[in-house]
Amino acid sequence: MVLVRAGLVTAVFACALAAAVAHAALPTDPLTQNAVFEAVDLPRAWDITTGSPDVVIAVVDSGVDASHPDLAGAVEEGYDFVDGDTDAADGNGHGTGVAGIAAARANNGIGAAGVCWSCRILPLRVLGPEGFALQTTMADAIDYAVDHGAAVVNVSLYGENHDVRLEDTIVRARRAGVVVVAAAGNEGATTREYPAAFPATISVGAIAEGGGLAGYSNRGRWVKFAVPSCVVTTQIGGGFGAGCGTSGATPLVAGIAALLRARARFATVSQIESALARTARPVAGVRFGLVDAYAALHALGQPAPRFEPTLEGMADVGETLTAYTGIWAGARIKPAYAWQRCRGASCATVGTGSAYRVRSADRGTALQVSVSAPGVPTAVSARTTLVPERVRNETRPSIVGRALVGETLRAGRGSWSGTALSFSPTWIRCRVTSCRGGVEVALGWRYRARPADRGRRLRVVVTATNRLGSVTAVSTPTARIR
Ligand SMILES: [Ca+2]
Ligand SMILES: [Ca+2]
Repeated sequence: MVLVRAGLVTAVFACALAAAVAHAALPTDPLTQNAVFEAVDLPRAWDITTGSPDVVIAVVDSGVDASHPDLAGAVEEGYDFVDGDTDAADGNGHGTGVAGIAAARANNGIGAAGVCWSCRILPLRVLGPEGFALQTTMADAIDYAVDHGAAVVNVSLYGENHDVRLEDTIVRARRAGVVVVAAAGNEGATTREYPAAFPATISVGAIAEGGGLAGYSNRGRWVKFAVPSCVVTTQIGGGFGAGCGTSGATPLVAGIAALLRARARFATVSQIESALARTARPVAGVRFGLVDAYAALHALGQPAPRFEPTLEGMADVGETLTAYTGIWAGARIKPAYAWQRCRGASCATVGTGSAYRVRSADRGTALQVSVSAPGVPTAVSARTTLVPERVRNETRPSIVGRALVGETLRAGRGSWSGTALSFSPTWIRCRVTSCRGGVEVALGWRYRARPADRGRRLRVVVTATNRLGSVTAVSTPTARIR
């Protein structure tokens, strides 16, 4: 059983209203922390966008208190992976705090403002009553978020176990245009924590009040970004408190990613991450630095749709391959898929739809998918490896060289069909009258005839093997060795 920790430290909030700079979009909510927001250049970003109800931020956490007045109308029906029901209410407080930082309503005269205050929240409960979550459950929740149209997934949870399935899930999310943002953790260490440390994740550390990485924040090149923590946010029961720790920093970045998504529907996750990275201000201890929401919005711009097709699955008969376009489902582009079977340079379309079941007719070929949509340039994925094909011998092995003691004979392996073949050649010394029941004298592609071979014939036996089996073929014998 693999567990992860929650890292939100809730503290009693002492109201500290920063001197507000005049800004058209600055929220008027009484507990808004302009200093934190200004550190990541949000007020200027809000002049461009405050998000969109189409942009849903999945909060993979302890659930969310949907009845909180500052989250009113923002919370979708989610799913509770702990109890297996559709009531993802929060009995812990961690998820509600995270949700408020990402998307608490602004300009409603209540409490604080979230980063993407026009966005919506999809609560996915994975954190049990003891404050731990299973990584497999987190993977289920992220898959659910992708399948239900989320634009961003916030995971303010971390654990040291490198779970392969969780990583696959995050890679899949990214291929589907969904940004996964995760907390680096609060151990003050360089030890990698997951899912933050997966390369496909946008990992977030926390900056201390005076600037610079917070002492408790995990660090290292695996931590991509850092932002201030201790943002005023929603608490269960309707109150407000400070959401500190890397758990509090993470939804600040998730909210910014949601603003970028709202502004640039067609951007791939790589384009979004690159815009954040290129505009970040360096912070010692993390890879890219402090996020600048406004500069990132500018750097990203509004890219036109461009497919980045990728395939998932094993290229093997009976297996299913799934295609991803790289574009978020909420962009509402309806791609057409053409599955192609390729032999050398020539490809033929053999299927449509986003998934393809590999058939026996695909053996020995590579598969690829071509994705097209009106107004979007058609793009083709990389090819799969060759679909395994059984071994077959086309021409038998041969022996080159003079049949003389002391001469080196070379074996030719003959020609074979079949995929991923490995060969093992064996030299056989035949009896005087027949090669039947000969003696194995050596392995390898070359053999130096010995005095003991004199008067005998040699032949080479080649066995070709792949996953589907092995086949043996035998050369004609040499002349008698002199
Ligand atoms: Ca429940
Ligand atoms: Ca508010």
